[in-house]
Amino acid sequence: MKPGHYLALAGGVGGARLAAGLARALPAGHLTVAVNTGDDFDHVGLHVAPDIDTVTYTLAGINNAEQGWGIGGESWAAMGALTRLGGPDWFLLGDQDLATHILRTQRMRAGETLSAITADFAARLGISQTIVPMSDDPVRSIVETDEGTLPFQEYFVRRRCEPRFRSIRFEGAETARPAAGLLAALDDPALAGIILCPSNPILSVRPILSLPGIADRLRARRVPIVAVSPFIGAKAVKGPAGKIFAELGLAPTPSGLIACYDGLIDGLVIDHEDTDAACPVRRHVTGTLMRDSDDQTRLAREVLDFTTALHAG
Ligand code: FO1
Repeated sequence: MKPGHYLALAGGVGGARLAAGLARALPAGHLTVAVNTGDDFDHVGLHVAPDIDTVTYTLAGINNAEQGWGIGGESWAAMGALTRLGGPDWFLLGDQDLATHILRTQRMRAGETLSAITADFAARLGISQTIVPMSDDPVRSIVETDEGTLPFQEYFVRRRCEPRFRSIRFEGAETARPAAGLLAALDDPALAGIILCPSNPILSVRPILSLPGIADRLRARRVPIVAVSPFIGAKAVKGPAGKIFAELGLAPTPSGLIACYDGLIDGLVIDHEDTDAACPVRRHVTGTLMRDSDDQTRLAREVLDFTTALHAG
């Protein structure tokens, strides 16, 4: 693997798992994970940043590994008390997870940026890589469905992605500034590769690529941009990517992914089960299912070696 700094773009659970593998496969300080914030929302007066927390908890090794999001061994006493007093019960807030939302909200109200708070929490949790929100300005994913307009978490959690997906917009993205930590990684002379993690391409990666100038800056660096497919056997490993692709008329195939990423990628990592579909870019075929942290690290190493091979041309 070519030494240097790597930039990973990630959202939800799949992205966090590969990001954790990359964090283990790379020396400390050689990885920046830029995370989608379109899922963020205000819930019971707290700023909840699900993808930031999923990436942070997973890199810290404290996440609920089966569920993907939230903290392992969580208790739900506060949730019980919340609902007893008439609070909403559709979005589960664990007792340990609440500490993150409470302190983040307090510090943002005091004027701290999401980047600074995220970096502080990561350091306190012993993470030696950089986790940065895609922007410190608010961006909110709004989903248009056949049942009307839904804020992201209402669509994703409350309605369990059942309404028919028509389109999504990232409110605020047109004026949101990419976070300083994301720009620093993009401007780093030692940047050796950019990895689009196996997150939901529409819900988790596209918000990051929608920030003004980001796609052009990715291209301008002329380092390999490698995407890891979130599909295995043309089905999403987890979450609604397959359903949303179908509802958008996109094929859950290498070509569909490349179209979804506007031709940005130089290489694609796909699973053995997806080799019969045409692939218009260089591809690396392997087992992409990450059942545990060893799988995460193995896949990450293969992605980094593939990126290096693309560098060599
Ligand atoms: N996902 C759910 O399906 N149900 C939940 O109750 C839920 C709570 C939750 C709390 C904190 C957090 O960081 C994530 C949470 N998620 C939950 C996942 C969340 O909806 C994310 O947006 C997904 O991971 C997609 O990115």
